[in-house]
Amino acid sequence: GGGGGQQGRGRGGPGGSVRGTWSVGTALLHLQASLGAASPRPPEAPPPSGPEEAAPQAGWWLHRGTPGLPRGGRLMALEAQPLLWLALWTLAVLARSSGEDADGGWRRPGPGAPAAVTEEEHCTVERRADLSYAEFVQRYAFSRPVILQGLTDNSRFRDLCTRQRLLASFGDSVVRLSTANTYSYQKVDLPFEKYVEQMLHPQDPISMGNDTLYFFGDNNFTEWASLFRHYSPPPFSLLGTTPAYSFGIAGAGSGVPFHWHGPGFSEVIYGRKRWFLYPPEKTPKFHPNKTTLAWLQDTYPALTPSARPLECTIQAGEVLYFPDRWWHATLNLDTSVFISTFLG
Ligand SMILES: O=C(O)CCC(=O)C(=O)O
Repeated sequence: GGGGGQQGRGRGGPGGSVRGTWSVGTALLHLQASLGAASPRPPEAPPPSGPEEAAPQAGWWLHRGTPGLPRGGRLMALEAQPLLWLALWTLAVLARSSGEDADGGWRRPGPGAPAAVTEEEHCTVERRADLSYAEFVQRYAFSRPVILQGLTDNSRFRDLCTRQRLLASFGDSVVRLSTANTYSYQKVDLPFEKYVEQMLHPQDPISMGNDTLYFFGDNNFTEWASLFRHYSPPPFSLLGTTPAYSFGIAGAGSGVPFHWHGPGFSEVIYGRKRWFLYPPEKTPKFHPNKTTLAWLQDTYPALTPSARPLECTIQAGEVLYFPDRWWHATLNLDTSVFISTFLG
């Protein structure tokens, strides 16, 4: 089997935004404190010395000079104003982006999220941060899944995939949704904005796969070219294959039930995605029209240890590689943005 235990997770997780907010908040306080030291508050009734100094108001130290200070100090405060504005603007931008950074504005699990949407107890897919192409080919490409860390820098792509930016760029574009059952044939077309605003909610655990619409694949690469050209796929190719992208966004608790096809990579951009994998010779027990969530609740708990799949939750920035014809099913633990590179 390919189980190698869980190796070096090394990702920030939900704590990231808290840390970000703390440091920006702290910087603001420091800035305010040092400014306060350089520009003391005005005396109770500042002596009017000209029309433009007559009425200090709240925030006066931001807009005006520093009445009552000796000329040198006042000049310093005046000169500091553009810098101060720049610093405040930078901090505001940082605060906004650090808050958005953890989930890109895509919702984390809320009160409506299904209870079973949790990470596995033990990740049984190897995590590799330092994998060479030679070792990839020799040890994984034809025999077992692996999670790749730090292979590419997709931070620009990630920035373009925030909820706000995708809606601004592609809100009116029509996207094609598939049903989330193993043999999915039904397609539904609707504007991307409508999908995001009205359909991107946590999975209902009792819905059947053919009633669950999933945005993954069927992408319009012409219309969305300005986005996809910023994606760097994993740099490991397989002889005789051509890479093809499949981009998706789906709600917490949604996923695709067991199926198989050719080899490929799947990267999480925002959110977390739990994977279940079986080698080609070990067909899993599953109902093709039940969701992964239903399978996890109804079938998974009764599996003996030897009947369990390989499994792991892929964090944002990680890439899972699945070899040819391996059975796999997915479960989004959060509202997730993700992209696969199929090697067909
Ligand atoms: O990302 C998903 O949820 C589905 C991925 C998948 O099944 C695939 O890449 O074949």
